[in-house]
Amino acid sequence: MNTLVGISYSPWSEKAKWGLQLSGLPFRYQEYMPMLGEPALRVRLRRPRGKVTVPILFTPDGPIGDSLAIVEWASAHAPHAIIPPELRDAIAAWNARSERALALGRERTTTHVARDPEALVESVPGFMGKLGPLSRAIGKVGVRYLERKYAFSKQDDEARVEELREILTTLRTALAGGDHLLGSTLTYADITMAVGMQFISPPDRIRVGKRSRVHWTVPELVAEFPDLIAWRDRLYAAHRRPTKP
Ligand SMILES: N[C@@H](CCC(=O)N[C@@H](CS)C(=O)NCC(=O)O)C(=O)O
Repeated sequence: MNTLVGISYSPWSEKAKWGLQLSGLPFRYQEYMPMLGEPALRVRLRRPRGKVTVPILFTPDGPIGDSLAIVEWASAHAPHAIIPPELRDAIAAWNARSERALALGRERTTTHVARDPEALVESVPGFMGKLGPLSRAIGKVGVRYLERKYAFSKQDDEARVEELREILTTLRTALAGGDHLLGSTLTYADITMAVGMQFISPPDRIRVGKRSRVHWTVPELVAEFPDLIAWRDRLYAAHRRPTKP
């Protein structure tokens, strides 16, 4: 059985889960514990060195990392081609925009959480978040780990928000009031862009702590792009199965 290893609240894992669900590929889901889970994951991947990220799909063809590659594989092996071969390049271009939006969002959210002790503790997974003052220290280690691993830029918030605004404007123009980016049916282009908004306005179903949710939200963009948030919410309501994963 195919097994997806991911993080429940992470947009990259959400892209893979939603893409797998739509492609109709049967899979089992396993939650990954950031940092602590890395040694075991490296053993499982037989990859002692180099960057490892989740989601990862373990398949009979071997492990596949990166959400787009996972959904492409599923699309080719399952009943519904959510990435039709003729749209592959156009979908990859939308996915690149989504990845950029998520990278900017991760930087912004992480730096905001780092400055808010309560949100910092909330962001520490599992039992590590229940260790009192130690949890805050673990949270700070987690922030530094992310800053280094994903080579955070020195951009300020204003520049990040401006770049996000440009991406959202491109999305708005391409949708032109419709529901789909490529033709008149749902493709992975819609999914990757909808999930790409997670650090701008997380959907209710994504379980982020109450305090952290504030830092996962960009109020000025929420105010400027209500049409896109409504589009994203419609897409979720129509196409994302409410059951876990
Ligand atoms: N381009 C990759 C990005 C994946 C990614 O950034 N994953 C992060 C967020 S879920 C991760 O593995 N975080 C946990 C860690 O770095 O330990 C994808 O689309 O799968």
